[in-house]
Parts: sequence; structure tokens; C-alpha cells
Amino acid sequence: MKTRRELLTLMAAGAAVASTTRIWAQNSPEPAAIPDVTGPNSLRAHAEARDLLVGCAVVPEKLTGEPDYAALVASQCNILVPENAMKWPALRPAPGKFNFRGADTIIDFASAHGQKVRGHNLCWHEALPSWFAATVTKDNARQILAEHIRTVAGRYAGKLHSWDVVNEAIDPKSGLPDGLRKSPWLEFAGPDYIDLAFRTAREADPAALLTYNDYGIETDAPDETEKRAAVLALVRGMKKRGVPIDAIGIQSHLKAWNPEPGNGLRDFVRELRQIGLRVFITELDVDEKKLEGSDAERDSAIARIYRDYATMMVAEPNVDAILTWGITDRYTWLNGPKWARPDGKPQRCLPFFADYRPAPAFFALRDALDTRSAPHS
Ligand code: 9MR
Repeated sequence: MKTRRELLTLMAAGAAVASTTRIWAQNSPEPAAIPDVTGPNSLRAHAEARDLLVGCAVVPEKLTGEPDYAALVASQCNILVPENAMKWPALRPAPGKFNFRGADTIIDFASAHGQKVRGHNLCWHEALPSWFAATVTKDNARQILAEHIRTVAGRYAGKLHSWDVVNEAIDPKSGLPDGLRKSPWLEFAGPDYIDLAFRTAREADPAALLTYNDYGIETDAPDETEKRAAVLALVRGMKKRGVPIDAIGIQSHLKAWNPEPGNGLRDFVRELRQIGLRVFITELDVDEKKLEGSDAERDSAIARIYRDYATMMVAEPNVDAILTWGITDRYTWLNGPKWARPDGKPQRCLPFFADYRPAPAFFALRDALDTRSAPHS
């Protein structure tokens, strides 16, 4: 632990922690001491000692415009993923026009800080650009999808750790064969659009680990168990057809009031390992909308979920990476209107509080990384 005086001395020296402390000093009553979580005390250092990747979703404008945010991301992460900057609306403002500015900012930041980058995502039923509905038809959908993947994955070929090639394509509630989600891609490009996307991505970037990414497959609730089975059937089929796929992304938007993930998830990860697939935890956070109690009580409940979940996952040798969906409660999708707490308090869902102090969830996640026994291949 450092005293406030020591932290202010660090601040004068321009250390990363100092700038985050500045925000804390402005916004909070003065605590006795806050721990130094930079350098050897960071998530990044603890992960690297065990050959793990740890990181978060980032926003390019904040990397360039907010030194405190940038310092935090630089000190804590060895892998980044764009929260929105590689989605279709960001990359492709018009059918024939691409704009890589935000995506390039993230790639440049990562390269300056020795970090890897995941691409998110090449094909999703959501976040389609405004021109999509008037432009995409059964006649051109396959060509537009393949062209998009060739252009985007081609641009970053050799630079990315992995790509979320297809995002959230399974939804047993749609009631379709194979659990496929009713989506514009399924409707316009046909049921093998997933195979098309993965084959095209492999051609465009042979180095990136090609990932199928989904949510609602974490707990042992009946609907999540059913969805896991459909995901497993999808990837087994892909393997059988020789479609290139390397990993599954388990998003892990956990809800604090749900039962914690358990044996069903562990078995799923092991089955994936048996068929040669890695697993990345791609979007971890803990929605605490329905949690009651004081801030401290909620923080410790949230931290327990981080600890239990990450500990369970890093015990599996094919789990290589844990990314949270954001790094600070200051910027999280969970503060959007749909997920707001009924009492109006902001969500405390990520490893760093809104004032950039480390939350109990930070220490829980770091302890969990330490439980990884030895570097795995
Ligand atoms: O956090 C993202 C939010 O800012 C966007 O408005 C939204 C639509 O593009 O996507 C959110 O991120 C989602 C991710 O891309 C896929 N899994 C669920 C995430 C949370 O909704």
C-alpha cells in the first residue's frame, strides 16, 4: 500500500498510477491509502507470469483523448478488443466506403504498448449499418459479406491475435433447425453463411485465431445448457466439414443474481478442448442491477463472482485469455438505460471504479490469475 503522499510523489514522476490517482483525489473523500496496482502489481504482470492474456474492450477516442484512461489500459492489459470500432457501422459508413480510423488507433496503441488485439467482429445480426436494409438482398448478401471480410481481415492480416468471425449466431428460442438464430444473414445469405465467413476469414488472415463468440452459455440454467449444446453441435459440424475454426469466445456477461456458472460450463470447455478448440473469455462483466445492500456489500458480492468464475476458467488449460467488457465503471454499456439500477446508482461491474481506484473485483481477478498452475502450451 502507498500513502497518498507517496502516490503524489509518483504523480510528479509521471508514473501511470499518478494520473489515475488525480481523478480519485478530485472525486473522493481522502482514504488512508490506496494500493499501487501498476507494474509488477498489475493484472498484466500477473497474467504474463502465467502465459495468460488479460485485457479489456476499449474505445479509441478515450485512448487518444484521456491520458488517465490510456495509462490504465496500458498498465493493466496485454490484449485489447475494440468495443465498437471494428463493427460494421464504424468501419463501413456506406456500402462502398470504409473508414479504419478508430480501428487503426487501437492497433497503433496496442503496438506502442506491446499488446495483442482481438478483432470484434466480422459478422453479427446486430449493429448493422443504416444502409444495410436498403442494400442487402438474397442476390448480393454472400458477396457483400465475403467482400467485407476480405477487406477488413485482409487489412489487419498478421496483426491480430484472433477474430470474432461470427457473433451470436445461435438462439434456440428462434425455433429453427440447429438452433440457428433468425437473422438477416441467415435469411439473405443462407444457413451456410457461418462456414462462408470462417473460410473467407482464414484466406484473408491465416494467422488470426478464428473464433465463434456467444453469450448466454455460462450458467447451468436449462436455456443456457440448451444453447451450449447447440453451439457445440455447430462447431462439431464445422470441424467435420473442414471449416477453419480455432476457438470459442464465451462472452461472460454474468448477472450477480443468477446462480454462478458450474459443472456444465466446465464440461463444455473440456469438450471443446477435446475437439481442439481454445476458449477465450471475451466480454466479462457482472451486471449488479438487482443487487441490494451497501456499496461495500455489493462490491464484495461482485468480487466473489469474478474470483470464482476466473479461477474455474483458468484451471482449464485451453482457456488462454480473459477480457473484461470495459475496464472502469466510468464507461460501461451496463450504465445504459436498459440495465440501470432501480435506485439510480451507477453499476459497479468492472475491475476499476469510476474514479479509477481498483475495485475488490480487481484483486479477485488478479488472485484468480495467480491460481493458474504453470504455463500451458
Ligand atoms: O458495449 C457495446 C455497446 O456500446 C454497443 O452499443 C452495442 C451494439 O453495437 O454492443 C455492445 O457490445 C456488445 C458486443 O459487441 C457483443 N456482445 C454483447 C455486448 C454488450 O451488448
